Amino acid sequence: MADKRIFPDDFVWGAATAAYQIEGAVNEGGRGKSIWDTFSHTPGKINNGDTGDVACDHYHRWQDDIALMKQINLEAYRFSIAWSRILPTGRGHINQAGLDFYSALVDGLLAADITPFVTLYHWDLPQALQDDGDGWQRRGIVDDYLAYVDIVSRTLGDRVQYWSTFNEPWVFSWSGYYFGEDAPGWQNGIKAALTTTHHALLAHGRAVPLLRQNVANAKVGIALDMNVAEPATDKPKDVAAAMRFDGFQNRWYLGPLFRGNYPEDMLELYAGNLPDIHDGDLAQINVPIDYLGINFYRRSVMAAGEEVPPVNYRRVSPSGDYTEMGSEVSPQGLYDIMKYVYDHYDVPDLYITENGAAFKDEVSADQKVHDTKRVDYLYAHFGQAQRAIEDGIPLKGYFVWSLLDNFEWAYGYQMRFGLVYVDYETQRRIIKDSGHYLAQVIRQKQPSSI
Ligand code: IFM
Repeated sequence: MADKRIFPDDFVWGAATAAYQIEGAVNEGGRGKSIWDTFSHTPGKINNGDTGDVACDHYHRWQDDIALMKQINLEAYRFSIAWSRILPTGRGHINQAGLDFYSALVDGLLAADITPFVTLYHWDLPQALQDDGDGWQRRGIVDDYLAYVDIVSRTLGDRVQYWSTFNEPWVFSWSGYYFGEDAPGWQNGIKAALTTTHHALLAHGRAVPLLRQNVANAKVGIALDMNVAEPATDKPKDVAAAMRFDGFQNRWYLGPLFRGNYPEDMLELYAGNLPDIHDGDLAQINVPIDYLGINFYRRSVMAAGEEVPPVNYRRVSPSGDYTEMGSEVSPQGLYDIMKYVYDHYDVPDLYITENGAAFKDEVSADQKVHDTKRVDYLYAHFGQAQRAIEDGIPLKGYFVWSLLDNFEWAYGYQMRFGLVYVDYETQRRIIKDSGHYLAQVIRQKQPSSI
């Protein structure tokens, strides 16, 4: 039965990817090494010893991939630029071949009537900058980032209107510098994570006016991974744990971006571990932007516990359906996080810049991929997006993660998130049922069942 609600005409439908997860060709076109090359080649860091060396070979197959996007009726494509393709050693020498690659990709998208949404940083810092003062730990990295953004936006700004400064600063700060599960693989405590976050936020704030200067009619935003933290019980200790987790994951980012301050309760909690915050930093971070990107994968049910002292929470797993990544399937959570940011912050337009799920996908005897669970997942989440629009939340678009099965960081190729199945041996692509389903949703502007 078709849902009667229709998405607005100007609602943008897309899919998202990131450079290191799909491009491959790590030693081609003058590309320099990134921290993800180093990390993925470090024994024991990635499931099965996988690396992004070849990935989906998108660097060579991007034209075919645009043809797939057309088959799925995508109106927009969100991809990231690999900093080390543009500046192989992070700063200084500009690699024209890198700029040419992204320029051709953008031209190809525009020729196919697909709007490019560029993410400037999706975790793959040039290794040379990691080696110089420990990457995001060094305040001067902000200037390096701005020089990189300047080059990219001067080159692509005549054709790309939508820019994201960063993807998921919480993840690369905490997983990269505290938990050690992502590159550069540090386990150096809270201060290291908060310092990375602060420098990334500052880089964001300073990049916004630069992008506006280089790009006529620029639409600039940032993509945050967020979800509402719910207490496991109404006991005060669980309620307090949920509040702390909210501060840890959501408010520490939303506060500076939209209110010009870090949340008081978290400043107290992190006392002794705070980054070096200079006068004027927060005013620069709190620059108006055009959209907030929400990456949503799960809700967070929290009880008092001992994870990340002094945040001290324990993640509770309610009964229900889970993805292969161990994320609870909770479509309502998508609505809740949009409502939360809309009610508590003076936010501009919202985009779901990522949402999707990994399930065990197989090619059937009919040479198709019947990923029913992903179709159901998308159907349920699209319904929550409609609900948000009906409630007046300014949601303007939705990007499914991901266009292709790809290199899922520490999980390697085991996790398949794609609308398109990739056979990594042959690089054969098969549009999954979910891809056909999305094509239908986009055509009809309605999330009916397939
Ligand atoms: O694959 C990642 C992506 O790089 C960032 N957001 C979450 C996705 C799925 O885990």
